[in-house]
Amino acid sequence: MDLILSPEHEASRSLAAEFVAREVTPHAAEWDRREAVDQSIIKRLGDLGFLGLTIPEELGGSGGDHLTYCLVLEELGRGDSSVRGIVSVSLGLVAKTIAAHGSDTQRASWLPRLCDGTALGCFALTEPGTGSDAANLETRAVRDGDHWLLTGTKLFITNGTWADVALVFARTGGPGPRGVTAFLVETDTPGLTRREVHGKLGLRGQATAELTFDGVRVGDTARVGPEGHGFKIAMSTLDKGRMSLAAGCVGLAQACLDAAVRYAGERTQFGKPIAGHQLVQRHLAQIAVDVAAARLLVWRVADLVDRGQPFGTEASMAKLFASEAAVRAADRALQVFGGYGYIDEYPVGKYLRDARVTTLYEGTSEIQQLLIGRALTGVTAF
Ligand code: COS
Repeated sequence: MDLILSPEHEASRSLAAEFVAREVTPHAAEWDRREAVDQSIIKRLGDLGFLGLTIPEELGGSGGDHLTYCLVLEELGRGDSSVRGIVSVSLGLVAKTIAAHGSDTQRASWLPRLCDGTALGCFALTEPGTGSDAANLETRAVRDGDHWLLTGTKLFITNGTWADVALVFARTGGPGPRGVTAFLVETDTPGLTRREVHGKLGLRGQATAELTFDGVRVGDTARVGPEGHGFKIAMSTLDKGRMSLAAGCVGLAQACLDAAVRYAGERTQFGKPIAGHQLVQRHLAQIAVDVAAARLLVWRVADLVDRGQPFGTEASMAKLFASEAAVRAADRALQVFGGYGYIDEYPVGKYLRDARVTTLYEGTSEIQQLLIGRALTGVTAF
């Protein structure tokens, strides 16, 4: 793998960086305060091709490899994790799953719209009673002739109130992973109600929702993949999702570094800029090493994916390290800012709040460690 970016990769990174500097960063604090990013950003993300990355052009996507995808997600994460999350979920968890496992009809009807930003997707796996233990989800889909009736509740669903289509995982068979099937449910289907979850610590600009299914009727044509294959579809989707989240964490940690370095050059204490104090430099150096190491772990996963090689364990490593690095980076940046970091005149407080969820969603740090441990030992410890 060449660690110097090609001109094409550099151009994609620059396109994303310029977009973020112009249309995201200036608004991020305001979106955070009012608990909603400007929804017009979705169409902009589509127009720039960011919602169709890695989806083949003949399916309505903008093509590109996974390194390009990670570079763009890093830049979006550098600007605002709430905006990055829109892409991670609609493209990374929904459109890519439709491309990989959907029927020709599902691909034709959803991919062009998801990729150009005229439609948005959400990924409905987590429930009030099952987060890490996803194989024991309780939402049921019961056959009714050539239709299915879905009943249950999904929680903490990113894009939930904005999405046009939900990729829903429901139990169609017995207990455990083999009883789960995936469905594409249009969110205006009767019986589906959505409620926004307010009061989050971070990612406040992002629409996070509870979805309640009360006998929601969908045709068998809404089923994604064979009956009983839903859990495998969810897990393989999350493997790539973890790579995209890790890329976003690299961007967030980079934003912490940029802000801390800038501030250390401006702020004077003891008669000189604090950048001239050794213990401040130590904070900056530690953030910089974390950013570089996390980025390399992300690039390794992207390279494996693009080569068609197994990457699940490497994705868990990247997600584990990058999410924890983002939390550390935000905490250290805040320490450099001192009291000013604790008020929202500067962005680092928001970075810390946004970073904190990354060790929780798309598989907690504990789940990533168990997956890595299982890969190392061959022993399942959960
Ligand atoms: N890709 C494809 N198939 C996979 C897979 C993957 N990454 N991981 C597991 N599977 C398959 C297994 O091969 C197994 O198939 P068989 O029944 O044919 O043998 C099946 O799925 C069950 O796997 P496993 O026994 O590992 O399931 P467990 O219930 O023991 O545990 C964990 C799975 C805990 C790893 C899983 O539930 C998990 O990742 N939980 C976290 C969920 C999560 O990230 N939630 C966040 C939601 S998005 S915010």
